[in-house]
Amino acid sequence: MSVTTRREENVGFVEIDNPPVNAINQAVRQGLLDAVRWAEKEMLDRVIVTGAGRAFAAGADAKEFDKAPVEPHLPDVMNAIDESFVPWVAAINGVALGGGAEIAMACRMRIMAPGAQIGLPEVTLGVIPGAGGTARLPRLVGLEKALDMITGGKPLRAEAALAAGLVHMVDENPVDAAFMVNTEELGCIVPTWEFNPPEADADVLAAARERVAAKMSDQIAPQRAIDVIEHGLSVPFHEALKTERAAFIELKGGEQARALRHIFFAERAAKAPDWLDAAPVPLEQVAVVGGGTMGAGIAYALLNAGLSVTLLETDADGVERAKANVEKIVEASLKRGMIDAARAEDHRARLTVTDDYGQANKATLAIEAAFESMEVKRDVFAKLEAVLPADAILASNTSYLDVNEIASCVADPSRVVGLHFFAPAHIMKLLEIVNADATGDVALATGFALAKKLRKVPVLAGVCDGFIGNRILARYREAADTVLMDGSTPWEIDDAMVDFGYAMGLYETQDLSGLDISHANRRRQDATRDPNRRYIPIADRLVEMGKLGRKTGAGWYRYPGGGGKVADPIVADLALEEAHFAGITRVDYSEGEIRSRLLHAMINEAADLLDEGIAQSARDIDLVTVFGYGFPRWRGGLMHYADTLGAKAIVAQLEEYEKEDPLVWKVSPLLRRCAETDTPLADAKPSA
Ligand code: 3H9
Repeated sequence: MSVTTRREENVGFVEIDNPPVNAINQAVRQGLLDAVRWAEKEMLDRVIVTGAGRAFAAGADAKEFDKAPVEPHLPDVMNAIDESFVPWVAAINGVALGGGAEIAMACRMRIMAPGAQIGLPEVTLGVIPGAGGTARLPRLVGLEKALDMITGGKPLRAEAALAAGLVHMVDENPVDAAFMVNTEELGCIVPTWEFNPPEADADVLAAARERVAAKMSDQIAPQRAIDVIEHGLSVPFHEALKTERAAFIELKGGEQARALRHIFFAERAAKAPDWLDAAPVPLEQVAVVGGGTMGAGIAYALLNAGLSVTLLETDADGVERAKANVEKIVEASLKRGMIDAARAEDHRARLTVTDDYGQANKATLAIEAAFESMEVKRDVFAKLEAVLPADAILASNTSYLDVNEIASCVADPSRVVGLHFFAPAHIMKLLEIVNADATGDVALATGFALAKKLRKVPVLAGVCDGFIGNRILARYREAADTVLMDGSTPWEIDDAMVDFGYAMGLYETQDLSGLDISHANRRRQDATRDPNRRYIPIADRLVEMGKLGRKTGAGWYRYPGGGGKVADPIVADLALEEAHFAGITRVDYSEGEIRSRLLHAMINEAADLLDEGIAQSARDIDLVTVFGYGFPRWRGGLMHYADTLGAKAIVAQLEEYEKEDPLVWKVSPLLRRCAETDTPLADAKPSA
């Protein structure tokens, strides 16, 4: 039973029971509608509706969104609750999101547990509230708050919901509190649909539109939500519901909603693969080697997840630097209200920073985040092997070095796994778990268990230069540098990708992380680089000129006075000069052409990664690109986007580029197979 009912005295108790989070599917809708009729037939005084388990209701079951709607529809269920002569009280025990919040708003009264949350996050799934939320919320909390909640999608905690007037009471036991409410008092509360709508304040609406245009200009749903809310203020309630429903249905079937649903479910499906049949080592004490930006971020992420950390450095200076680096993150988190003072103290108490490896002798996992040099790694792993328990897992956070070679440094390479974090490591959600040739199942299982503890999105990757993410990034950079050499400026290239939906262009990102980092990486690759592949030296020239990015006040862009970026004509001239030396006749690429080249380059590389078995699925590549590399979430990730183009069209375009440079643009065999067999990349399999 998805909805259960029982009666005590003259009160009906309705429980939504659809584990794990009481998503509202057809059975729940039918159960609620039946409960309305049951309560009326029984002439009950009131109905108290709550959720079984940890949630009140997480909203409409998004798994049903790809199918045709089946009766009873949610808005009709809400209307039945709202219009019933038996008043309903929502006892909000846990999250009440989307349709869950809409159920609560259709009730006469709302009582919330202190730890619960209520909100309308539909825009994060590319839709708007579709069961009365856009009409009921403004009536309950006013226009400004409603616009903020619906376009931002952020839920309110109990105290904030009380302050906003969305709920009537906060109580440890909302069901008991609902039972105690005076019947007369309850009878006096007007049904929500009879509330007068607030004034259509033009300034408030304009401010919301401005905010959405600045923050989410690419996304359709938040803009549409404002239009629907505005319309709902000037028409009768049931008219407003009709407009809302039509907009919801239209958005639900659209490209953006499909992409956002894909990422929502992909994120939740990111867990240890079924074939992995091993228990992880217990995770309590973790050693982190290297207290630079990356190591400090990893250490903080571990502390934040309740683990104890021994942060290892090479000498006393290193220890001081590492301490300061972690403290900086603690202070910043405190300042931003992400932790309170007690939690900060607790974090500090669980951190030991030392140059004595012996102090890590109880760690069951070590994560090395030392300098990217095989010699350094070899030394670190030997030291770790000497002091840690014999069954402890040894992980490397290397971005580019060969994890097989690192593993070969220890007697038992099955203990070694790659755990590739992304900077800042305490914020970025992606964790690539690198499965080296000898990596054992316990090491892999430990990687996945750690990701779960840190609430990160784990993606399994094979060993290659750059794993999944950085290999795609390398090809993205190569394609961008080629476009730069052959006709465009860094700002034209950045603008093309920002217009596509990236928060920041490639060159601006490089300025932020420092051009010396990719320069060092290029030097590392000098020995193995294919001499037949074009080498674009513009970035090297910038480094020679001391233009290392933001930290030196100039890189691809200039940052006068440490402020915002300004296009630098010197850089454009440099590209002209290099093109001249190389005898290139430059082309005036359109924005669309720039974008096409960069995206096709990435898609082709990603298809190769899938074909080689480095990535396990197109879905994993979507997760990597969205959670690690700023690919627009509302496009669903690189491969989901590729499927909107279709393999046939992609291959046709790549074949055109291949004529210019057959080596660089060699079409991935996997893409060819998909094109020939009309298979979406989402279902593509690697070569045998
Ligand atoms: C809506 O309501 C539209 C209406 O206005 C109008 C309709 C007409 N549907 O995240 P977790 C699954 S739109 C289906 O790992 P947590 C999830 O896939 C909806 N399934 O747990 C996972 O499955 P599995 C508006 C859902 O504790 C399992 O539940 N609502 C849904 O970290 C556990 O999820 C939202 O946008 C769903 N709506 O977080 C809320 N929600 O076990 C979306 C969850 O097979 N949900 N599942 O992997 C969330 O934000 C989080 O899941 C929540 C729990 C905070 C609830």
